[in-house]
Amino acid sequence: MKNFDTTLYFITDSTGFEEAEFLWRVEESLKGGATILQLREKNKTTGEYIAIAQKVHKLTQQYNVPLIIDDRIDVMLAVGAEGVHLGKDDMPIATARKILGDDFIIGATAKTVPWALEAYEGGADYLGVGAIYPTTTKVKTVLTSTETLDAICKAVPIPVNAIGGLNKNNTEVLRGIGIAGICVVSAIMKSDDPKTEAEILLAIAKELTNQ
Ligand code: TZP
Ligand code: MG
Repeated sequence: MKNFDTTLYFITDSTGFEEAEFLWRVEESLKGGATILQLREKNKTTGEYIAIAQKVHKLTQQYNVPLIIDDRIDVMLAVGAEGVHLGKDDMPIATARKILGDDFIIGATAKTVPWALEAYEGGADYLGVGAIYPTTTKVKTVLTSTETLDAICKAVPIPVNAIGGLNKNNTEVLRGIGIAGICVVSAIMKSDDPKTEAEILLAIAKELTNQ
């Protein structure tokens, strides 16, 4: 499935949750309208990553939402997920595209215009750009200005999503920039009511992207 919509891109973080609660939060985000979902696991063995990915994929399939696997093409292939997200320390985008062909979604992280162009030319389908704000999610990242985000949106013809510290109260800085959507982790993951949070964020993201 190469058909995807990044308006509300939910990235999971299972840290601190029992599996049942984690899967409940994933399903609530889907009920609330997450348009694409990334499983992001940094501390699991390959076997554990595949096992949780299979469970999450069952859910995303029920809601017709593409599942993107962070970092790991092998895990994506093992579970039949729809795509993979690759950062600077992962397989180069062009190499991944060569291996995977055109049927899988490949997302890339980019923090500068040259990096965005390289990812696009290598065959990336969308870009995640940030961190726009400091984030409490465990990640190696630096802040990206909204000016750089704007320049990246103008430089590449593929969907560009803003990421990093975004929540329902701080997205105004994105207005007027040609983003395709927003990526959030903790805003949904740590919400007392992930379904309602996703509904609110989807409405905000739709409005920001003129939908
Ligand atoms: N890349 C840049 S910031 C970030 C990633 C994976 C984490 C975003 O998490 P949150 O909780 O939405 O700030
Ligand atoms: Mg990565």
